[in-house]
Amino acid sequence: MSGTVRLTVAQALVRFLANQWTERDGERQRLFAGCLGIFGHGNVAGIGEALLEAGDELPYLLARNEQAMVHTAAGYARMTDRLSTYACTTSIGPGATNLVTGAAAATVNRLPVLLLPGDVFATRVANPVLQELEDARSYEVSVNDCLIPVSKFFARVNRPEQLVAAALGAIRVLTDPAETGAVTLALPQDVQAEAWDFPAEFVAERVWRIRRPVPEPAVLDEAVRLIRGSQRPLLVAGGGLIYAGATAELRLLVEATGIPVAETQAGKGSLRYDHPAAVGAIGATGTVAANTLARTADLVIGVGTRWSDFTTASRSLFAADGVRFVNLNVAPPDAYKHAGLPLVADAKVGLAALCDALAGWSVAPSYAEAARASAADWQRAVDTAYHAGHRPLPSQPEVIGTVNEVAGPRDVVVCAAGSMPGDLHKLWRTRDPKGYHVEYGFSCMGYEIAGGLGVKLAAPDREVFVLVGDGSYLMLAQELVTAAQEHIKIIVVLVENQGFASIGALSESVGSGRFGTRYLARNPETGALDGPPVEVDLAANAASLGAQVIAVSSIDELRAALQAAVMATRTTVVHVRTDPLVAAPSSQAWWDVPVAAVSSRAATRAARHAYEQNKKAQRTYL
Ligand SMILES: Cc1ncc(C[n+]2csc(CCOP(=O)(O)OP(=O)(O)O)c2C)c(N)n1
Ligand SMILES: [Mg+2]
Repeated sequence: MSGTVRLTVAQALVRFLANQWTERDGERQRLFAGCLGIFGHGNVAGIGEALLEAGDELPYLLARNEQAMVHTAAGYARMTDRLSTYACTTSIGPGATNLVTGAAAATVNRLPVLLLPGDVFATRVANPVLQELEDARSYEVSVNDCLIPVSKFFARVNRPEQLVAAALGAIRVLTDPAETGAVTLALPQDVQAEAWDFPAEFVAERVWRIRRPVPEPAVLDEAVRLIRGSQRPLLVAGGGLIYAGATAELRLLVEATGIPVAETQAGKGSLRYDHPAAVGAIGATGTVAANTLARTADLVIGVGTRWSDFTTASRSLFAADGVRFVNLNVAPPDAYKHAGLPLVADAKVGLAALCDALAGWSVAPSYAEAARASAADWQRAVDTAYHAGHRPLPSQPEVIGTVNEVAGPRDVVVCAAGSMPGDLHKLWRTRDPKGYHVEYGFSCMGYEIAGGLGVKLAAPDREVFVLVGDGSYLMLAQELVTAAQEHIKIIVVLVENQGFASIGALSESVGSGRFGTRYLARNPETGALDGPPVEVDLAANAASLGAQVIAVSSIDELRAALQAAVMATRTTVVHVRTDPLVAAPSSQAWWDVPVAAVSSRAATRAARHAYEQNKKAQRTYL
């Protein structure tokens, strides 16, 4: 192809985005399903005009908050195993800075999202423009620079000629499984509208093959030697395993070898909950079955995990003398963690290679049998928690159990912050690799509804159950309006428990007695936040944002409401109050949250004493 085509920078970029495809294992999809946006003077005449011209080539969705639109894009990307995402266009100034939290969440979770914030004039002829940060030290500084640390690639397109390299660089990072995260192309508002003769080839169709790196033979040999020599191996499945589409290879490997499988938050769903090798969630929010195995494991095989503190119980969980790690991971920084053997490779290819090389070897039958027995014990504890019959208000585990029983095997549960992610990790019975979607890399309050929209956009054939606490709901509920506008149907279970049950319990455990975590009014007599409950009506709030709302006050009513929500054609919010003081069964694992070293309060001093005892179990894994 030769020749040029005269386009504005914004038109060229939009056309370019519409023509990018990803391919993996012979399957092709558009890299960008569309562009989410909120217009202002920083993008309406540039990207806005280009999107208007592009029409269905790059469909435009109007969001309510810039942070939320990044969550929607990330939810979509996770649901499509990172093969597809959305672009997000914003104005300059606050529209751009509102992206920061969403970008951080995407980058921490290794999910591709493309951010297109407007930026101040490159020509500077009219500066300072509305919403420009004036930095007296340098005209180079813009508020968009705060996106640099939360982006895996950042370029400001100050001249039309710069767009080609910037756009290709952006897509390279978005489509690289080891590098991916938020990617930012900052677009000065004058440059967006400038015309240039772009090479026609730039805006032609382009396919990006998602790489599946193979393991180095010598490292693979060493991994096999370590596994064959182990007595008590434990495999920890992380999100990378699911994104690589490696769940079938995992099943083959563990069915042949009997190695038990524990799951991180992002890796939950790698095996069905009732698979004989499944011991469930691991770590601070794990099952007793997985955590007991972890304590005595002599070899830990991490697949696609970044070894967060929740997974390792703040490095206290893997307690056997001389415990070794083998890390199968496409990203070298993760493969090298805990001084592990770095098996740098794609999870699907790597697991298949391990399976071949381990032919004929398996763990002792007594080891596999003990793992199965303790997984069965945990499932009995789940049954008890699901059907506790707590009065007068139901418990949160009962709510989770009811949603699990109403949800079909392919339906998706979405959550992010508060006490529900931990309870879901322990209790949710996952029956499909894409059925569990808890954002726990950034645990970002406000992800739930916005992320749930992205999940539904990616999987319209599945019901999406968004579980959201009252605290998270109050941070970012307004995407319910986007759901109504776009006829996107999700089911939101809004769990009201008078504020921050999770941080309240944490506060209690560090000796601070739930200080400042409950929605209790300022008491004129004490001057403290210990008055009556604040009177708010979250059900009415949800209805006012365009959702159908069903308020329930018992588990039977909840079940009926969820069934009605499944039958409904529009977004339905089911509002339920729960008792914030009923916890899920204990994980018997620790989480490192430092406690005040000196305090006038006896409860804090006692908590500090316990903290110092727990710290002794913390390891360096060298
Ligand atoms: C944006 C953001 N701010 C603060 C926090 C810290 N935080 C974690 S959970 C939580 C409370 C969540 O409350 P709610 O959604 O009601 O859930 P609950 O704890 O009651 O289960 C807070 C403040 C966070 N994770 N994200
Ligand atoms: Mg709450």
